[in-house]
Amino acid sequence: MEQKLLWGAATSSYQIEGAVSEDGRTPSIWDTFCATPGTVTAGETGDVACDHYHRMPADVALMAELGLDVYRFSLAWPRVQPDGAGKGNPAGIAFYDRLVDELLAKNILPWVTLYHWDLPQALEDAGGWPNRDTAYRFAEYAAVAYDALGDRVSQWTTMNEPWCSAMLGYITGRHAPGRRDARAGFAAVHHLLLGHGLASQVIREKARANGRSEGLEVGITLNLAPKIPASESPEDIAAAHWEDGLSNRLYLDPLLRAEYPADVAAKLEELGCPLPVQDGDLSIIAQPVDVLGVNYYSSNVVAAAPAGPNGWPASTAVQRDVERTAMDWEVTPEALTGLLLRLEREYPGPAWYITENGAAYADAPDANGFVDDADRERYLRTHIDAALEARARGANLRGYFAWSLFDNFEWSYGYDRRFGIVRVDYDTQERTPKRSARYYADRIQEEKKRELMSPVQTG
Ligand code: IFM
Repeated sequence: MEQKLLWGAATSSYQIEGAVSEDGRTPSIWDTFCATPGTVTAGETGDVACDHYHRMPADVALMAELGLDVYRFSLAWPRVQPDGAGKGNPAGIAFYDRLVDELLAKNILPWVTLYHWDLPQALEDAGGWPNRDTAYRFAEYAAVAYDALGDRVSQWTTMNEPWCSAMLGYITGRHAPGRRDARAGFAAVHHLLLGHGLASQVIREKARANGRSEGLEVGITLNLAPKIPASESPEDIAAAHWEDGLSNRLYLDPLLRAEYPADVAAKLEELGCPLPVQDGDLSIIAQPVDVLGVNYYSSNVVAAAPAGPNGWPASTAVQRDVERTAMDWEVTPEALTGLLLRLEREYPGPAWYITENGAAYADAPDANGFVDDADRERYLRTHIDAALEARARGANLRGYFAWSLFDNFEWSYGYDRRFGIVRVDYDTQERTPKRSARYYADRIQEEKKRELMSPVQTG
């Protein structure tokens, strides 16, 4: 049965909250990383960010003004369970209590992500995600979070973009904790997925025990990027298939088919980076996924290249003559339609939500702080159109979240890249909806009217 679409916006804890030393929060890997010279543009940090921790009620009021149905935010693990072990921290949890209540009071559905990259530093000191034990610590944290918020929150995403945590955090070192160790990185992939499975089990069990299973939606968010072969040559096709394996299949297959892609697993083994799978792990990882969140920004055209050092398969990204965002990412909305249709065809079962989609551009505010971001408006319009096209062609798409509600701390780029539909003046913390926010608010209303007038069942 076709369901009503939900329209929202997303943020994450470290990118907007600030207040990194308040109410018992302990350092995360991002606090440590930012304090390390040369890691983040201009030495910037999330210490203050958008000061959302202190401005939350006004921020929620702004969400209501924009007409959002749902707000996707993440919990800071070191705020909820400092040091990543033991009981919850009442003062830290109180912030999320207030946030959830504020959202519900404004009729906005709270959508919680448990992990958007801010691992407690204490757990990194104990080995981080390459250490199997971190997956079990994550499940305990999920229990603490669910006990605190499960009476009011039904939408639970375990991880945001495990590819980034593993690849950028442990292999390229571009993100916290800044390690460069491929063997550790692929161990992290497996333990992140294991953590997802264990946490999903905990949440479902607790919901069942408390009679709250009805309406519960548990899932994970992946950043998925279509890899398009540059030509029909077997070499380019093989290069694109390998890249698809590393970026997409390595996550989708274990989650939704209870197996790692054989080609990728075998190659990793050969390269000395085995996935440290133990008996029973894959059935834990492949818990039922109610919701698969898709973070979509771009796609890539891939051409074969000579193998890299130590036999690593290599490829070249072929530049297309298309618009690019300030991240230098190609703007390819049509690939989103293809991606959603592929997911429905090859991995049927979950409801798909676009849990992030948006663009950084070099915004130029006028004297009043207003940003006339026709480029971002166009990006949102064409991607929403592309997503709805996939829905019309049979993809079980249930919602869309703009990334991001606010300009915020864009990781190793610091505050230099702005993704917000609402501008944040970091000197005054003033929020000013951009042209794209107005567009998005209007589009939400338009889509709701269309839905009301169409003979679609709601549920
Ligand atoms: O800002 C990030 C977000 O934290 C995760 N997904 C991609 C966004 C843009 O880079």
